[in-house]
Order: sequence, then structure tokens, then C-alpha cells
Amino acid sequence: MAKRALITGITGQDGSYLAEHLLAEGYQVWGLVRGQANPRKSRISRLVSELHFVEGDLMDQVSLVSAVDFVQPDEVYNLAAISFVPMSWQQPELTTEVNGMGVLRVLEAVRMVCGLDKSRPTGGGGIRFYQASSSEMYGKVAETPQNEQTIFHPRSPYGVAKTYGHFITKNYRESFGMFGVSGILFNHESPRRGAEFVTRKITMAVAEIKLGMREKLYLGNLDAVRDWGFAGDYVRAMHLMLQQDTATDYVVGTGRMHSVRDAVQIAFDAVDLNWRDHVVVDPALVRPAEVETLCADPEKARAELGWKQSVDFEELMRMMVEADLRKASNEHKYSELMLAGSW
Ligand code: NAP
Ligand code: F7E
Repeated sequence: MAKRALITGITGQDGSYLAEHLLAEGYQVWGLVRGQANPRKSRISRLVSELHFVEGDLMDQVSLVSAVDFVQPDEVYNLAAISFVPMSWQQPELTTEVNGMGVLRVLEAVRMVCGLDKSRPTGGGGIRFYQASSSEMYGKVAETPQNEQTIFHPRSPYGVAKTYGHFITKNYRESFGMFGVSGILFNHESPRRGAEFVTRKITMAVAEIKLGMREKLYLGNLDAVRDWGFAGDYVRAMHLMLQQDTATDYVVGTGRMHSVRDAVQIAFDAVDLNWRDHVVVDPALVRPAEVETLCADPEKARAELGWKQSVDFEELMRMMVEADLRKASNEHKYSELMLAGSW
């Protein structure tokens, strides 16, 4: 019988790649969705006929228990979150509820459906659980590169909430013997990345500037350094973590550092434009407390999972520019036809 996976956050960037990967691996894939007709207007619209959906929200414990009980999954991937760091300063309480307490609620749903008793740890239960932890937990980094032992010093309400989610997953592993793992994933991007994140903001702007649709790109801290990889590669690591004999946490990243300025340079070079003619630094986009540098040490994932990335940073940025050029030129042609009255 096909294994069943339940993905929270299936409509997000990672959820869409993970759903494709698990379908290709022969899984029956269920997505937890919220809101009316949500899957039909999202990144997974073309997969809708191959997927199954169940309603639920990380803010609503009962909905999560019902969803896990209804699906009876072999594996739960908890990807749902408020994932844009600046939003966590605007709405810290909501971010903490979803990214922190939300993890506890999913773990409780799994524990209850597995029948794990709080007073009598039973050593597991049938459902394996993946938590989407983040390199933002390292924040003001204690050492470079960061590995599974590096201490956390989060710098945003997002990072603090993710740190709670990380430790409560570890605690359920230690308290109940639950097969719960956290993937500490560094930044990963793709043509499906949300438009608010810096790589996609850059590649969308480059496409529009190249097509004459706008002149300027406003950015914040160009000196920030990240370890950026391709989302399609990172979802393979999530799946591998749940196929191991023992549950343990893994860092996933490339081990390479690039600045926001490097990302800008590569993207503008891809269309033969000089970024200095177009990029404007807007101090309003600088964060209250910045994570200056991040760099993964993915040795454990390489050695134990056999995981490695297939796309390097330059290829990734060019892939995103090309995708945004195609998208913007289609929209451009469409609006020109509309203006000419011939549509
Ligand atoms: P994303 O594109 O922003 O997707 C977030 C998902 O969470 C969406 O499907 C959204 O659903 C869902 N969601 C938000 N609030 C919810 C709630 N209250 N109940 C149920 N679902 C809710 O994020 P992503 O880039 O795919 O990231 C996936 C996960 O990995 C997140 O937990 C993120 O924090 C973490 N992470 C990401 C990165 C990265 O570089 N991408 C790195 C480390 C960790 P709607 O469609 O309904 O809004
Ligand atoms: O910022 C700088 C900004 O918003 C990257 C999420 O997936 O990865 C992501 O979080 C850097 C920061 O991602 C702009 O200050 C400069 O230093 O693309 P980002 P993030 O904050 O690193 C982690 C691992 C996650 O877990 C998160 O969910 O770029 N930057 N100028 C800018 N960033 C943005 N967004 N916009 C700018 O104009």
C-alpha cells in the first residue's frame, strides 16, 4: 500500500516541491489547507487532481487532531508558518502563535492520534514528524559555519518562535519516543519563491527593468550574507530525514556564502544591465535587528543522508531571472494587447 504523507503549508514554495517529490516517490499526498478554494489559486493548482486535501489551521487544535485522525498518515511534514521575517516584528503575537504554538498543536495531534500517553512514554507511535526549523535560529552567529551543535541566538520574533518549535519537537522525541526530526534549513529559493523575499524581489525587478516596465529596485542591507540553495534540492533532504532508522536533527545548506550585493550583480549581469544604474538603498527596508551572516556546515546531512545540492547559487539566480522574464513578458504582451483593444 502507498505510504501517506500529510503536508502542512502545501500551498507554499516548499510544500509545492515536496508534494511533487512525494508523488514521484509513490506516496498518497494530503495537504492541510485553510481558506476557501485555497489550493486552486496557489502554486499547486496544476497538481490538484493528484493530491488530497483536508481542512485545518495551525491556530486551531481541534482541526489538527481531526485532520491527522482522518488522514492517518505515515509521515507529517510541518511546513506551515508565517515565513517572512519582517512580518514577525509587525505581528509578533500571531507569528509566535503559528510558528511556535502551532508546532506544539501539530505534535499534540500526532501524539493523540498515535495514542501516546503523557504519563507512560511508549517509545514512538506510527507517525513520523518533520519540523521546518530555520537557520534564523542561529541569528547573531556564535561560529561560522553553523552545524547541529552551534548555539542559537535568534534576532527576530520569527527566529525566537522557530527556536521554540525546534525544542518542542526535540522534547516530544525525548519525552514520548516520537520519531520527530527538525531540519535546520538555510535559505532556499526558486521561481516559486514569494515575491517579498530578497532573491525573488531582485529577479522580478530585473525582468521588469529589462522589459522597460520600471526603472528602479529599492533594497535594504546589501551587505547581508546568506547561504542560498535551490528549494527543489532541500525537499529531498526533508524526505530522507524521515527514512532514517533513528530520529535526529540535520543542518541543510550549501556551505557557500554570498551577499545580497552578489545576488544583485548576478541577476543584472544575466540580462546585461549595470545594477548600479537601477538599485537604490532604502533605509526603511533595513531590519531592527539584522542577521548579518549565515553559512551552513551540511556535513552530517551529506554523510548520513547522502544529500547534496544539484544547483549552485549562480545557476539558481539565472534560473529565477529567466522564469521571471518569461512571466513578465507574457504579462507585458497581454497588457499591450489589452491597451490596443485587440484582446
Ligand atoms: P511559504 O511559501 O511562506 O509557505 C508558508 C505556508 O504556510 C503556506 O502554505 C501558508 O498557507 C501556510 N500557513 C501560514 N499560516 C498558516 C496557518 N495558520 N495554518 C495553516 N497553514 C498556514 O514558506 P516556505 O518558503 O515554503 O517555507 C516552508 C517552511 O520552511 C516554513 O515553516 C518556513 O518558516 C520554513 N523555512 C523556510 C526557509 C526558506 O528559505 N524557504 C528556510 C528555513 C525554514 P496559505 O497558502 O493558506 O497562506
Ligand atoms: O532576506 C536582506 C535582508 O527576506 C535575506 C525566510 O525563508 O530564510 C528566509 O529569511 C536578506 C536579509 O530572507 C532586502 O535584510 C536586503 O538579510 O530573503 P529574505 P531571510 O530573512 O533570510 C530563512 C532561513 C527563513 O527561515 C525565513 O522563513 O536580505 N535584504 N534588502 C532584503 N530582504 C528583503 N526581503 N527585502 C529587501 O528589500
